[in-house]
Amino acid sequence: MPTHSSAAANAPAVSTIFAQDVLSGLKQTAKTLPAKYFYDEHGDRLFQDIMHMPAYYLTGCELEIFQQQQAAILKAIGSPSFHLLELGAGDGYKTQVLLRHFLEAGAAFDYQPVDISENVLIELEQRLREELPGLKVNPLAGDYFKVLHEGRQSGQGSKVVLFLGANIGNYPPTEAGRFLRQLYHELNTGDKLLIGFDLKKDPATILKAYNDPEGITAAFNLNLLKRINRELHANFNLQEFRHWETYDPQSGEARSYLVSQKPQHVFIRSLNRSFFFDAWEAIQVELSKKYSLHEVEALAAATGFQVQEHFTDSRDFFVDSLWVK
Ligand code: AVI
Repeated sequence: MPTHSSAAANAPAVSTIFAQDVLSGLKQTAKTLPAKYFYDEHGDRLFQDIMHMPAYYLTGCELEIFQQQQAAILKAIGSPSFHLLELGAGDGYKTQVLLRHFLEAGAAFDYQPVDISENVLIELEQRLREELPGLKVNPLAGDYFKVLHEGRQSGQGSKVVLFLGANIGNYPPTEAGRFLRQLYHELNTGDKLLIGFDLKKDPATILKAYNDPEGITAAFNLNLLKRINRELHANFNLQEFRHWETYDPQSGEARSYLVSQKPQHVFIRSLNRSFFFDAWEAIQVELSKKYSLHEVEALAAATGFQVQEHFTDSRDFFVDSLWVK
């Protein structure tokens, strides 16, 4: 166990939002850490590996939807010209299928990927300029709503927002509602949202996607402790924590935990504070909620949107649902 007094002298104040979030999560009786901090450089790479794992069916399902139904999606968008804005664009690998089709079909649109990671956007822009030279691309790093709000002020024409990859599943239901209501508020009447949901299915299939035998998801989750060690000067021993996944078929909630395998103290110098973990005490790190189509429709109705059309893959594992304001 570290000596608090010697570390305290050098400890910086709880100055970053990351430090504050870690503190508020770990001081609770039921400990939590926010999954958004998975995505440092190493985490981004591990997530790429996850998306290529056969067990992580989500990527393949959404890709199939875009490959098979690109023409139907463009037809459903229905506008002769539009501003295409993608929230949380990431590497844009699947979106590229849609972009290529939209260009080839002669749609008049420009593409604005928005992401909090500037690095991700630089790489995406480079790749798009090489592979789709005819595309008008204008990436923006920053907060989703700030970008949407500024776009609204500048009176850009008809908007189509993409929120893909089941990202909405990482929000607890009340926060998902709040996020979508805020998004609705930033759109104009007639603007559209194409939003991806992972659907409820055989619980065994879902559990396997988050509990892969190669241990990539475990490494992805444990990387959060590594990040806390590096950035907040902590001494988590990664060997002493294990990844644990649960799935509740009733709520559709897949949850990831990091479980302490023995009683232990962990000291976080940036917080000048030590945290005790009982044997088998768990930190909840991620929620990945699965929806039924009825729940998707109820969420649209509760947040003001109208469902125009569902695009599902051949196994009904995943839906990209087109909503209208
Ligand atoms: C980004 N998000 C939709 C992924 C998911 O499925 O919840 C993150 C992830 N976590 C573990 N595997 C993938």
